[in-house]
Amino acid sequence: MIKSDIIAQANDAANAKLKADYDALGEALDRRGIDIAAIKSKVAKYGVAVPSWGVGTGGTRFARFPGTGEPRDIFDKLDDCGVIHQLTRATPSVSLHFPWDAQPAADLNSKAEEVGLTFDAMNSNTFQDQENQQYSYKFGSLSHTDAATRQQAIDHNIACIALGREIGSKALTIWVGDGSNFPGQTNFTRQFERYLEATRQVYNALPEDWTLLTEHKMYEPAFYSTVVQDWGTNLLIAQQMGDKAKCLVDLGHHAPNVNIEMIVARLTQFGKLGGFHFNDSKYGDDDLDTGSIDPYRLFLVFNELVEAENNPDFNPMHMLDQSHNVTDPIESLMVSATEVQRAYAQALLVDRTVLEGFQESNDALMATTTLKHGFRTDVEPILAMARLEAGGAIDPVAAYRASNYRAQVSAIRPQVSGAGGGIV
Ligand SMILES: [Mn+2]
Repeated sequence: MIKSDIIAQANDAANAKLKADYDALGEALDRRGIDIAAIKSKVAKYGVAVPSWGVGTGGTRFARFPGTGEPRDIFDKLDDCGVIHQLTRATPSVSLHFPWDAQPAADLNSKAEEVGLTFDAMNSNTFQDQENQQYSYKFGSLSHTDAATRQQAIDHNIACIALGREIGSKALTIWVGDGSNFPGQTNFTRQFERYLEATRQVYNALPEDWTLLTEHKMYEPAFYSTVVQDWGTNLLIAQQMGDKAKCLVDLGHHAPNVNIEMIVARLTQFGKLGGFHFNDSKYGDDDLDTGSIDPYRLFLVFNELVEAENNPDFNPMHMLDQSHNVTDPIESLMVSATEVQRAYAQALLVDRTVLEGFQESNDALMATTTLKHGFRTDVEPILAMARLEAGGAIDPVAAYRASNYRAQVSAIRPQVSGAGGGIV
């Protein structure tokens, strides 16, 4: 963790300017009938989970260029996640991936307590073969033609639930790479029937207060067809399973230009929106940093989420899911968590009564202008003040760089090989 005097020193240098900016924004919002303190209080409570795999340097199918001081295991990863939350106060939980992060529950719990974090959704992994694994997932897992392979995938998911219960998790996220690479390779219907039957067995093993999140993805690693390829199939799965099953929307897992905010609205309307994986993309599933390419789309997604906020049953999970190829992952995750909070704060500023009036009277221009007014507002002083009051950093990246954390952990974490590709 970072020494508190380093954070205090960085904050002291920025405090006067922040107070002036916050007061000025407070006055401007007051003229719009908005209480800045109420927005700040909502932002302060808004957390997004960090994926354990996100703190390692990612890569592509072609290569990976590791940074220095990369985490060696889940305990190093939790240290890095602890720093992200310490500075941003926006990432109180970590989502684990199994078996990558498999360790005794007692050790995971004590490390999480040490760094001030809790555990979010469990993520199973049946998209690659593990050492000593009896059956290969080369041709699928939960939808494999071979019953013993399907059973192995079912057992792995149930083992994830068992470990998750011991570390306070309340959800299992399933994403499978199952699909096909050639037309005719599989029978779409029979493959999906096998998937549903296998997933049903995982669903039946869920504790009462757990949620099963299924994640759709249009393509990759299967490039011709994917078993859970879009939100329609994902919704069918959630409907077939039951009340504890909901859909997870990964922003990158759609065709370019798809109206994701409308998918969010549809799933919300029918009580099936379970959670998000935030990232950004330009061409495909690029796994770029949240808000780095199209912050307006992120805002429009949050516009739908704020719209649904008054429903007491509406409580989707939020996680970052991105790959950091050229940046320090800690810095990217801190900025991305802030971008999530920014989109949320901007969406909170939209005057929904006025917007509804323009919608009802078919005033398209004023309706879209009303929406955009929220997006155009610079809410940074609200985010920074929320961080400061929670003990975080006004400028998380500046405080992180001042701390020399990466250089310090590099001294105890040996450099890893850059050989081999693959997103990590
Ligand atoms: Mn994802």
